[in-house]
Amino acid sequence: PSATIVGYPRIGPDRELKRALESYWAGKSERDQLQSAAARLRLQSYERLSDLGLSTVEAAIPASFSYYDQVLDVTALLGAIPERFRDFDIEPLDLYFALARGHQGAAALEMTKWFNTNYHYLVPEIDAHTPISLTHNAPLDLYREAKEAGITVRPTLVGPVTYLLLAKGIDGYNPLDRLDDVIDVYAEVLHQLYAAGVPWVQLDEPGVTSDNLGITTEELQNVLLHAYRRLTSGKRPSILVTTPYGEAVSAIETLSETDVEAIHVDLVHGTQPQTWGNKVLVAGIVNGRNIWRADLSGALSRLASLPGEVSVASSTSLQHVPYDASRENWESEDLALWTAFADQKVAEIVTLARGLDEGRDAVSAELALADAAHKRRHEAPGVSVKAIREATAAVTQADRERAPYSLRADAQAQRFSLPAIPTTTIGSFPQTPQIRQARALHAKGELNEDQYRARLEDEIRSVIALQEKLGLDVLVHGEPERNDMVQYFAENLEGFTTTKHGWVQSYGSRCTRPSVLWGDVSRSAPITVSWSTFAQSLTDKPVKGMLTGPVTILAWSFVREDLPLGEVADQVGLALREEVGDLESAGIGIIQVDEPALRELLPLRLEDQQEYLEWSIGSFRLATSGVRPDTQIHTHLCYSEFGDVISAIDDLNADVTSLEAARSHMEVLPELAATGFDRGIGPGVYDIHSPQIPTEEQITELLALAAEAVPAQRLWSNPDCGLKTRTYQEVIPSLENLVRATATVRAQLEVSA
Ligand code: THG
Ligand code: ZN
Repeated sequence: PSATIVGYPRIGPDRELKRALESYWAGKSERDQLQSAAARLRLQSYERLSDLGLSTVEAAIPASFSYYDQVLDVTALLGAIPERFRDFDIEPLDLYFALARGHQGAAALEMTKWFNTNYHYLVPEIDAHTPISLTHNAPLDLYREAKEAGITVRPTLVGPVTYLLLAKGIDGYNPLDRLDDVIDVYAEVLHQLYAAGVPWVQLDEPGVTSDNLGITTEELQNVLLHAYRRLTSGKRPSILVTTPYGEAVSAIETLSETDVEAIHVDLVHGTQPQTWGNKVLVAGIVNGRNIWRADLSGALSRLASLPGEVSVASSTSLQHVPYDASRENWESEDLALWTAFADQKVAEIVTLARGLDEGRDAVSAELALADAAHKRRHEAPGVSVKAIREATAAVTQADRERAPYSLRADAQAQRFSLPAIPTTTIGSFPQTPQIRQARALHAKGELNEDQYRARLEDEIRSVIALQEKLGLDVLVHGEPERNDMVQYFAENLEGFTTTKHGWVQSYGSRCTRPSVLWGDVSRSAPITVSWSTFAQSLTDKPVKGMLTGPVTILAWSFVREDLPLGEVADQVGLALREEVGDLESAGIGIIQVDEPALRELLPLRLEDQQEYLEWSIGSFRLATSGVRPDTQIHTHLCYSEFGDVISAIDDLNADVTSLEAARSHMEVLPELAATGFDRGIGPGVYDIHSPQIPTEEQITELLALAAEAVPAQRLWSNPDCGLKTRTYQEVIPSLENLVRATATVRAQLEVSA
């Protein structure tokens, strides 16, 4: 194939798959309705890709569909089912969903971030006894379905090495010890594909780009050689191995020593290998992670310099970008010109392949258009704002420093006189149907600004009253004015825009619409101050101001690439610093700046991590260091894998940090203490991601465990994460139990003191 992509979105241009899944899960439709909706979506995608110029005969179109997750697909293919699911007598598709969502008391597989993206996969659980044998060759089904429609697709699977690198070994077991069993199944799958006439198969091996997977370069080399020598030894289709998301030079050298036919390289996030043997190089030159129109001219020159047989491709699967930028009603012609979603990227790849085949002149019109778009960018208003550039240039280290913590701690203790182990929540309260309805009516113009505000103020009144009744110590306003914690700030800051149809799958049926950070960022007016002061006016207890931090705003947006990320982060940091200052002046004494995505942007290679941590922590500190010693700064981090950023938690220099810790049984606390961390800490005492209501005993046990690791003066009691995805039916009894459990632990501590 001379033009191809690593993968294509699958949730549907109008989230058709999401709706079909959720309707099936709710028991509102039959399995065959879900299956035919999925089939329709697949064929529509193939036809769209064919229209855009991908060959339907040369296996240029990947069959990258998944009902839920591509890693779960392999778990299902291998039948690698954890013991707790083995006795259910249910259909294969229902077992598949059971693994993803939990079933009759069997907890779902754990979910975690897919490399450095905002996509989440389901973590396989592998030990010596996990059954591993071919269940059903689903990739072959996809091939046959497309073939019937006259399209030769390329079956696509997460590769065996990455699959096992991402798996969790039970009780210290090394999943790679099952490599040969897994390869047996892949070999059988390949053999069946070959027998059915499949010309090409794609095996995705992004695991080779990451240093965090517990394997040395040498071990990885051996594993890759072993796996791909075995996989290429039998009868099989031609094999394309992809290496998206990062640097893969040494893995590509290793793969070139095997008999695979083609190797993909991510030329955007990795570097160009020196050799790839006699393989076809599938050059991932069009960025699958952003939404910016490519520099076609530069890309074509780079492609033309590559020796040997070259195909043109996306750097990663296009599952990380929305479908079609031409459906957006962009707020300026510039934005329409600058942006490329999946479909536009496919067209770029096709153009580049044509340019390679037929010469530059054959695509001169497309190159000229791309050049014009890029030129225009330099001059367009808002892209480079003198005052903002001067402000970031004037930032000094002192702007990122606060008074010593001991001094702050004293001043804050005096100001707030909180009890030992203060109780609080992370910030959001349930987004009720009434709130969603008010927002929808407001968007349609059926509620004017005053009416909308009045509804939200009613909501805040009831949230404050509820928290007082529950007896919480530090209150929140509940964030009814926000849907997404990044989109809300994007809507209220200069330099951003938001999209209408730009949905990207986050996990399963859940999607987000990442904001677009295209220009210099600034704040033209206070954003949250009136909500927070309104809430504070209703109570004598402190109400926390709630902001999203610069790193998370960047991580969950599509960010401009003509400025270093650190400088963009400082622009956002400065805008937030103004907001923090206004909250402080308005009498808000506790301000929380959330950074749930701090871990997510951590570079995959160790050598790049230090620089990242410097600018990311620097921007957080810029946002939060402009306050008085007696103003208390909180932060909140999500996702249990803190190990890699554990020292960063200390460097953030927040007065109080809340962390997800319930599922990992407070394991993070001793780790954190080992870094010298000695400020306030709120380890989540129950898991809000589960619909189950935690009992008072469960919370007491976890909190007592935490109290062993952290002195009571520094310990906080709070749920694991925000409550916006839960219902009041769940939230009220859960928080009642949290308050009671906290009282119990306080009393225990007094007795023992
Ligand atoms: N916002 C953004 N990115 C995120 C999260 C977020 N990434 C990580 C994490 N949180 C992902 N978790 C979720 C949880 C729920 C939903 C999406 C991602 C979700 N989405 C709605 C849906 O798919 O129906 C749509 C939400 C909307 O209407 O805006 O429920 O919090 N940016
Ligand atoms: Zn959280």
